[in-house]
Amino acid sequence: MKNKTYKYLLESIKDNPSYFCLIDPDKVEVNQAQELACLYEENGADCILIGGSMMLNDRFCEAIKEIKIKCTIPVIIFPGIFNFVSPDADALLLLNMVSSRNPQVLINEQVRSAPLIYKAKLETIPTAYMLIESGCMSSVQYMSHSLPIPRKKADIAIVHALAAQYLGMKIVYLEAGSGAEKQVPSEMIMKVREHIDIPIIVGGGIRKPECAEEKARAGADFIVTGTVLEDLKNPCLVKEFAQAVHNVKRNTDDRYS
Ligand code: 1GP
Repeated sequence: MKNKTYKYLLESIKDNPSYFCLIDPDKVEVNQAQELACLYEENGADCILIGGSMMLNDRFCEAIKEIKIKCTIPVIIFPGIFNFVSPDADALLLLNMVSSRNPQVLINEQVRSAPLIYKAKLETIPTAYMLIESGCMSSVQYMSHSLPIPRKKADIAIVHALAAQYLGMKIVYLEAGSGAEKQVPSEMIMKVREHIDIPIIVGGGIRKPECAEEKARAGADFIVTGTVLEDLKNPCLVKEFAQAVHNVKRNTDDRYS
């Protein structure tokens, strides 16, 4: 069914925000990726994101295949570069780094991905990816040669998010960068939320359930954690994150069609 995963995501945020766990196949073996995904699902994650800034090995497609054997929640690709494509995933966040002025991440990567996506018959979710200043240089900032939006300049974030919405993008991703020192400011999330009618993903540097809850209360529809869960021996933490995010009640006017 067309847009099946996107519809699932919208459905998942009808009453409360949703919780995504990110797996970077560069950091774990295939069997560990599967083990992690099962643990995330069992403890309340709504979706698995899979990807990272680079692709240092050939585990990516195999990891997705193995995760899909055991998990029922959607597995969505979070691409670092154009060749993060697999027919086994449920969808791909087709990132357009709207905060950048580098044509490589504005159009070139997407053009290079297009024939791979076509061949894989993969659902794409056009995503406005906005890099937010977070205390130190992130991998994504370095790799994309892009300036982040200054953390105190919510007005700049607002106009980028509005432009993305007017261009027809389906989601805005406010990204502080993996392992960020400082997360996306709640005030910025709140202000962007007030101006746009499409869902917002927030990630980067979220290490505590209380922080996830704060970002969800500020208006994030989807909270992403990656680095903090890389120690797979802590299922309780996953549960705490999921509960913290799911406990936030949404206004009925926040629903998207
Ligand atoms: C990175 O937003 C994600 O792209 C998650 O960041 O690894 O810091 O949780 P962390």
